[in-house]
Amino acid sequence: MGKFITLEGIEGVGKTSNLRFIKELLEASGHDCVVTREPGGTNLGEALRGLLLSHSDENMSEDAELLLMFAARAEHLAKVILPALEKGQTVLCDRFTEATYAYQGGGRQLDTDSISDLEDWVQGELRPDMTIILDAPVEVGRARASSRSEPDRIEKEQDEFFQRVRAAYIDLAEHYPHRICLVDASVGIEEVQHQILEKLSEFDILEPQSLSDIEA
Ligand code: Z5A
Repeated sequence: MGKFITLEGIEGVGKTSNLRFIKELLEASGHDCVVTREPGGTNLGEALRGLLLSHSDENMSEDAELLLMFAARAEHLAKVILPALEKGQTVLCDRFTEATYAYQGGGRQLDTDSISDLEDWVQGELRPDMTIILDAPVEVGRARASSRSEPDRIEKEQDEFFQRVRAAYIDLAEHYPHRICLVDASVGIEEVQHQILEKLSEFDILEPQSLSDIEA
């Protein structure tokens, strides 16, 4: 089986920028990478993403939002993630189930036991080999994201919502230190990338050898 790596964090912390960096690093050390995202990654998943993030249904119920995240995930696992892992490819995914614990569990305050039941149903025993949570204060992420397009349905939530999301991410990293790590994303991009390099080596995704090659 290939390695399954996911990248998480509140909006604007730099997931998209650093996903590109991680892909280049891994490819340079011989990984065959598949880059994908959630919600999304398949035709059905991208259509569900459109429904989840657009303003067409501002009053979507919280349970419907949770179930749609897992519907998109079931399709994504069946069509993209599992086939790639079975071929020995490395899957790099922009958000996965930890986002559900953070946004629907922390942000929306839905029952985490229900999330955990859905996780077991949809994923069986599969969990990411490594999850990197890019952590920064809410105001830092928001300021970085503000230069872009109009906020989507979830981005328009208040700061308190994102404070709860951030706290839920920190909690996940504390509970599962063997597979989830925090990176301080409030600093400059080069420093963030240096921390990511170290974590990839610590979690045995990159050989320490290739770490010193890259830094040389
Ligand atoms: N969601 C959910 O609720 N439940 C779930 O289960 C799942 C998802 C899977 C998906 O959005 C939404 O779905 C998300 C959670 C929800 N909603 N929210 N909020 P997404 O993941 O596609 O998009 P996003 O969260 O809105 O991410 P983003 O705004 O695209 O941010 P980003 O990818 O983390 O940041 P970026 O685009 O790489 O960087 C932002 C800017 O900052 C850019 O100009 C960079 O050049 C700059 N940047 C990046 N790093 C730095 C540093 N270190 N210093 C200075 N500037 C930097």
